[in-house]
Amino acid sequence: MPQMLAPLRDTVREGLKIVVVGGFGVGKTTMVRAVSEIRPLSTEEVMTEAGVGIDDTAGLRGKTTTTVAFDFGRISLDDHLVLYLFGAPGQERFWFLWDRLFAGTLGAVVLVDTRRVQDSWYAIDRLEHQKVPFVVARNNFGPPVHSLDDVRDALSLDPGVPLLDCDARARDSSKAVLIELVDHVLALSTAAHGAAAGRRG
Ligand SMILES: Nc1nc2c(ncn2[C@@H]2O[C@H](COP(=O)(O)OP(=O)(O)OP(=O)(O)O)[C@@H](O)[C@H]2O)c(=O)[nH]1
Ligand SMILES: [Mg+2]
Repeated sequence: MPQMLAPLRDTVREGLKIVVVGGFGVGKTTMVRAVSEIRPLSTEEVMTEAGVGIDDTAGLRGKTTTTVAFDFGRISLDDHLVLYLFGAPGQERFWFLWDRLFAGTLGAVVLVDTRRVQDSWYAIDRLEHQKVPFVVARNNFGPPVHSLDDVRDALSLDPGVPLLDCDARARDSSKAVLIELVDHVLALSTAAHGAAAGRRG
């Protein structure tokens, strides 16, 4: 259960921005809520007539609200490292906000619902374009019917991009995704430093 009030520890030395992105209704708000140790700020609005025929709610029975700006939450990974989480809005008419949301990010989580894989293509395209490191997490709404290799193929994912399963509702599972992302970013920057040192030497 997230605490309502969790003051930032004074041992924290680094705050890093992470964005959770992906198509409509893949569970971005759910993930930010599951891991945040502060009461997350959400800009959820009840879906209205404006979305009828535009927002594809197939397979999302029970979904009555949608993010119109972003979700914001926080999680301390250890005594020194705190992550600030931004959940992006998923509906296509808000996608113009994404590029700005990516500014200053350490990396991103792309959430995928395998019933609607194509919704994730745009997110992956924008992240590659902006050179933001990312991992892909399949949010399992039911027992998986495809192997992760199939998902990798369907998304044409580079072999270097981590791909894992998660349940966005579960704190531990969502936290594991964030740790995977931090590890991935660390590995990329270590490799980049190594290459630079190699060029100098
Ligand atoms: N069964 C199941 N339901 C989930 C899971 N994750 C999210 N949901 C439900 O799916 C719906 C969509 O979740 P949201 O977190 O609002 O999705 P979102 O990506 O933030 O949606 P937008 O902001 O509208 O793009 C909600 O009704 C959640 O309760 C999951 O892992 N399993
Ligand atoms: Mg949302």
